[in-house]
Order: sequence, then structure tokens, then C-alpha cells
Amino acid sequence: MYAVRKMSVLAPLLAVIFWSTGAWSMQFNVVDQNGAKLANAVVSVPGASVSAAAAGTAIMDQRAKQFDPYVLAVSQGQKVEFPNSDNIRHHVYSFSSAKPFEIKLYKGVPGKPMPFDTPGLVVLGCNIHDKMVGYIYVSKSPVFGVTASDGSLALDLKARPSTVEVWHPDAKNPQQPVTVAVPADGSDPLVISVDVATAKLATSHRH
Ligand SMILES: [Cu+2]
Repeated sequence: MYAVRKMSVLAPLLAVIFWSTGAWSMQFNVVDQNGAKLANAVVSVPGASVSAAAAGTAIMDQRAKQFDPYVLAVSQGQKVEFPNSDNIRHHVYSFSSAKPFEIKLYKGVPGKPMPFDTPGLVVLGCNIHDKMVGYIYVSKSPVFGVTASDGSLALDLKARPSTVEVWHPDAKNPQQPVTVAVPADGSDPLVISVDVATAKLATSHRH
């Protein structure tokens, strides 16, 4: 009798311990309005916290006259380095209010990694190659990720969130992420649909 009662107390206690250790990975699948898998979608969890130390330097490379990755997500305050892996020079710039900057014509790895301190979207261009477009999504929340080519993403969470924020470069309003309610029914993976438009965000050329 005692043993049974002990178990009934212990089981929920163990569940609480398990959840609070954060040993849980929630799966997401991002699709467009037609159900097609969406790569390069950023999913972040507003209000989430992590105990880990600040993230290391992120890399936005340039390969074959393209930014690599096409979409890079970083946490607020994280530094980004812009190595140029091509054998030609690039001139990287952004006019986005979250981080206006330029790295004038260069090859190799430019001086210091740059901090991205303001949450928001930073659209990248190259002054030499107009077709080069890339995105840095500066996340206010430290819990975020970018979907793989099959639209999938896993995030380590301490608890099931009530909402997530989703952003995609082809979204109908790419200036802002969309807030999506997370049903409490336990559905995992969570399928998130994003309305995309064919028109892409301009890089705001002023040259
Ligand atoms: Cu270039």
C-alpha cells in the first residue's frame, strides 16, 4: 500500500524534473499555403530563456556569388563574420535599420566580426553583384532556428510554448515575423503554414 502511494507521488515529481531539465526537443514543419515544404524559415520562441553562455560568432559566407547561408539567424548581440570564399572581390552592405553597414571591396576574411545588437531583419546585398541577396534575422529570443531543405526544424525547449514567431523571406509581409498560436493538444511535429508571395524583398539599392 505504501509502495503504491509512493509511486503516485513520485511519478509527477519525475515528470516535473524531466521537463525542467529541458531535455526535450520540439519538432516543427513549415509549409506554404499550398502545403509545399519551406526551407529558410526562421522559427523563434518569444519569451524563452536559455541558461547557456552567449552564442559564438556566426558565419555569413560568400560562395559562387551567393550568400551562404541564404538565411542566417542569430541571437541579439551575437557577432557575425563575413568571409569571402570566392576568388573575386565582394562589397557587402545593408541599409536595414537593424544594422546599416558596409564592408568595402574585399577578399578573404575581413577584420573583426560585427555584433548585431538590434533585433530585426537585416537584408544583405553586394555592391558589385546585384543578384546577391542574403538575410540575417536577429532574434530577440535566444531560442530559434532555421528550417532545413525539407522545412523541418527541432528546437530544444523547457516547456511547450503558447506561441511561436515565424519569418520567411518570401512571406507576404517579410518585414515582420508572424505570430502563430501553438495548440495545447500536444501535436508534435507542429505544422506551421506561411503565406508566401513570389515577390521578394528588395535590397533597397541606393547606388
Ligand atoms: Cu559580390
